[in-house]
Order: sequence, then structure tokens, then C-alpha cells
Amino acid sequence: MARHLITSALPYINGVKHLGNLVGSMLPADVAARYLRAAGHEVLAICATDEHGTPAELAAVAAGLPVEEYCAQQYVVQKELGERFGLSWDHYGRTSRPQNRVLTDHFAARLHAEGFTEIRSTPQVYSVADGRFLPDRYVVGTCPNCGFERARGDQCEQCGKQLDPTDLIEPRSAISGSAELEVRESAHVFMRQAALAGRIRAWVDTRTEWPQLTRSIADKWLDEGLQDRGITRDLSWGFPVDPEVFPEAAGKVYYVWFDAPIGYLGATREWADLTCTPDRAEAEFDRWWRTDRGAEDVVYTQFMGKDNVPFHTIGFPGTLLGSGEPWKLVDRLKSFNWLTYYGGKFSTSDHRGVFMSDALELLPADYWRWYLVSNAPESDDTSFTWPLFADSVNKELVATLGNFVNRTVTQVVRHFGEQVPAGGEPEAPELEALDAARARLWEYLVHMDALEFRKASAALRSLWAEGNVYLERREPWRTVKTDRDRTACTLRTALVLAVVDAVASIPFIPHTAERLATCLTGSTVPAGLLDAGLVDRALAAVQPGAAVVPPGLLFEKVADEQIAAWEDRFGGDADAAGSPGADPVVNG
Ligand code: B3M
Ligand code: ZN
Repeated sequence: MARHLITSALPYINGVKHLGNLVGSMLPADVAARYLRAAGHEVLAICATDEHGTPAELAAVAAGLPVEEYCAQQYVVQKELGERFGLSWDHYGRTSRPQNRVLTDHFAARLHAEGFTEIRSTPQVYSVADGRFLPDRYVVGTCPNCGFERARGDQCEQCGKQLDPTDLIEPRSAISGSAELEVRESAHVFMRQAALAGRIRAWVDTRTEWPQLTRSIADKWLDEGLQDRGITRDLSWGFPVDPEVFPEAAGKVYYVWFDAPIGYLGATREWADLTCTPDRAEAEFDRWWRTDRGAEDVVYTQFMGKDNVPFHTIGFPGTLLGSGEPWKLVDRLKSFNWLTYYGGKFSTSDHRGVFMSDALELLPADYWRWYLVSNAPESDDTSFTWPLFADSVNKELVATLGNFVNRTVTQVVRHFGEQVPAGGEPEAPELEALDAARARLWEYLVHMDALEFRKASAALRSLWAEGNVYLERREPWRTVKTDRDRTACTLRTALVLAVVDAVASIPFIPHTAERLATCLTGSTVPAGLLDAGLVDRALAAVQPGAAVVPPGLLFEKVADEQIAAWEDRFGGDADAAGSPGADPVVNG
């Protein structure tokens, strides 16, 4: 069996993530990790907060805290929210930790040794009033192309034109508003991506199984020709450049997008340091990341929103390939379009939409997990609206899975007590129901293996629906008056289907699925049950006389008044929202 390394894009530290962030990276990564564990694979699921860069500095200023303290606080907040969402990371680290600094220094030094770095003097905007250099996006002014007055120094939000800060008319600092700006020369380390393009292209060409969205983004960048990229910045918050390797750039820090993906390795090393004795930690780390030291049979899958794809198909692989060392590169790269809020963008800066903390205040995690993953923006952008959310919960969780389990357990308890009914022999309808379940399960497994979450959830929903179809066909509530043996067999078969549902649903709705499985089988679900043999294992496990504990209602209906109240509180008005896209402020 293959070993699976799973990472999701590292959530930026500057505040609680919204549902769009969640469904584009962390949540599908967890569904995949849980699926693979349930199927019996060895899995290492890694995530971390991405902590460097200007947005962290500014968020800390806004919070009135030193940036280290701000990050430490937000790390705890984000980790807790993730855990409450059931994100089952093996480790949730931080890109600011010492392990990541060692690795960042290592890769910069390796790139230097291999001839893939260069020092270049570049003009940077310096704000006299702020006493600091300004990253491009923190210079604002009038767009020379369309006249928009709040264009950023990297791009105009209104017309989309790529800009340099020096293109702006009447430029000023986005931090203080001061117009007292100077252009100063500053020496920076560049990664020679143009020189690496051949290696990157050759590697990308081997990734034939990448989905269309990922592939087209990687190809577009390669076809346009790779530019060398500055990997240092004039900031104070970040990992300082090693002055022995790059004396010309002493005092600079690494660009956040240089050390953030290295954070996947950094967080793995944190995990190894925490879980192994000191003499074993390096070997354990290598077993996942070094193809010359045990990682050759690792399947590495990454999850991210489409805006992050260039960094993961070009920039980060360039770092690993350019090191000249045999590091593990990504095999499967699953990327997502945008989840919009009523057709407009979720926005951290404007607090528009639903955030992880809000969501858990309203309903348990499984409701959100199901809705979000079964409607994941895989082939297109998807719009979140309260009525769509309620519809999915009410029709699928409540009326399909919940209703089937509830009807089954209620009949069992009422007529046979809290145990698996004994008596009766399976007839054609039983065999057909089990065959239908096998077929649905098979479809589900195929789509899960392909990381096709919408299709997988449709198959799972059909599996749940088979239970209701079977009950309607056998009508145990009617036959109990005339044929107790037949009814016992019907309900026993329905319990088998419910156990299959529980195990199969673990990746999507782990809290409910575990509870249900425990009530029906008396124990938590061991790993390795979720494969094509599940139906037959459930048949063997559900034995007459075994205890059945009523799980209670699995899900509650979302009422019209709730929808109205939530639309009120969060806004349900499409016109109030801007155009879809990424947050205007991402880490720069
Ligand atoms: N932190 C995502 C973002 O803030 C970014 C991902 C890093 S993955 C190494 O847009
Ligand atoms: Zn413009």
C-alpha cells in the first residue's frame, strides 16, 4: 500500500478564514486524508499557518500587538477552529518555527551553490513618513490606464492592468497615506527561474494525471516564459537572509512566498521532532520528503485554490529542483475555483460572507462539511446562498441519511428492543438492496480515488438513498403485524446498510458517522474498512442479538425562519458584494 503525504495550502495568519478558504484547501485535504486512512493507507496530513509578510505586520499593528505575539495568538485561534471542523491533521505547524528557518536557509544556500541565485539592485519605493520600504501593493494611486483612484502598485483592481508602483499617478503610502515617497535602490536575492525553466517544464510534463485546471495554469506560465523572481524583501518580519551566503542582501528577509511552501517540509520536521526521539527525527522526516531516503513510494497530494497554483507548479518546484537534491515533488495537485457569496466575493478585509467561527456558532461542523464539499467549486465557481445551503442540509442530510437511519432504528427498538433482530432469511429484495449498495459504494470509491468530490458525494447520497428505497419496498412497519421473521430480516438488512453508510460517510461527516457507527456496532471504526469489501464486512459485523444504541436524530432541519435570520445577519444581497475573485489583500 502506498504512503500518502497530504498538504493543504497554508492559511495566512491574518485572521479567521472564511468558508471559501476552507473549501478550497483545508477541507478537501481532510476529506482525502480521512478517506485514505479509512481505506487502510498510511497517511501524513500536514498543515500550518503562513505567518510572514506585510499583511501579518499590518494586522499586528491594527491589533496593537508585537507581530510575534499576534501570530502566536492567531495560530491558536486557527488551529482550534480547524480542529472543531474535524480537520484531522497529523500536525498543524507554523511557518515561523525554527525548523522552517533551517530549511529555508538550506534551500537558499543550495540554490546559491547550484548557480540559481543572483543579486540584483532594484528600485523600491521608500516611505519617509513610515520609515520603511513599501511592498508594491502598499503603494496606492491613480491608475494610468482607467483613472481609478485607489489602484495598487502591483495591479489596478478596477481594470485589472498589471502595474509597477512607479506607473501610478499621485502615488501615496497605503499605510499612512503619506505622499512623501522616494525611489531607492536596494539589493535583493533573485531566484533564476528562467534558468530553471527547462527542469521545471520537464517535470511538469511528467505530471500527466493533473486535472485540467492545474495543468492549464502551469502551462500558461511556462508558455509565457518564466521570469526571475526576487525572493527577498525589505521588511523586518520574516526569516533574515543568511549574511554569510548573501552578504549583499544582509538585513533583508525572505519573501513570504519563498518560505511558505518550504513550510510543508518545516511542519513535517516539527511533527518528526515532536513524535520521534531526537536520533530518529531526521530519518522520519526524510522518509516523507527525500526520495533517496525512503520517500520513493510516497504519493504526495496538494490542495489549494487556483490563485496558489503558479506558486506550487513553478515557484516551489523550482526551489526543490534547483537545490540539486532529490526532494519529493507533488504528484497530485487538486485545485479549486472560487466559492462566492451570493455571486460576489468572500472578503476577509470587508468581513463579507461566512467565516469559520460564524459557521460553528450556527450549526455543527458536519452540516458545513457536507454542503461545502458536495458543492465544491471544482469545475467552476460556486455560489453560496442560504437557501441552497438549507436545501442541501434538509434534503440530503435530514431527509435522506437521517430519515433512513431514524426509521430503521425506531422500528428496531419499537418491535425488537435495543438489539439486532434475529430471524428470517434474506430473499431477493435483500440481495438486491445489498447489490445496489455495492454498486453505489464502488462508484463512490472510484470518484474518491480520482479526488472528484462532487461526483463522490453524489454517489454517497445515492448510497444513502438506497436505504430508503429498500425500506419503502419492504415496509417493515406494515409487515410487523403479519410476519415477524420477515420484518426481523428486513430491519437487520437495513442495519447493515446503515453501518455501510456510516463507514462510507466518515470522510465527509466524520462526527456523525463515527457516532452512528459506534451506536450500531458498539465500537469506533477501525481504519482499513472503507473499500469494495465494506458491504460484506458489515454483513458479518451485524449479528442477531448484538446491541443497538439509538443514536438520536442525526441532523435537524434548517427552518425558514433560520434562513431569514441568517440572511439578515450576514447579508444575502448579491448587489452588495463585489466581483468574484481573491481577497484584495493577500500576503505580499
Ligand atoms: N498563504 C494562501 C493565501 O494567503 C497562502 C498559501 C501558502 S501555501 C504554501 O493566499
Ligand atoms: Zn485601472
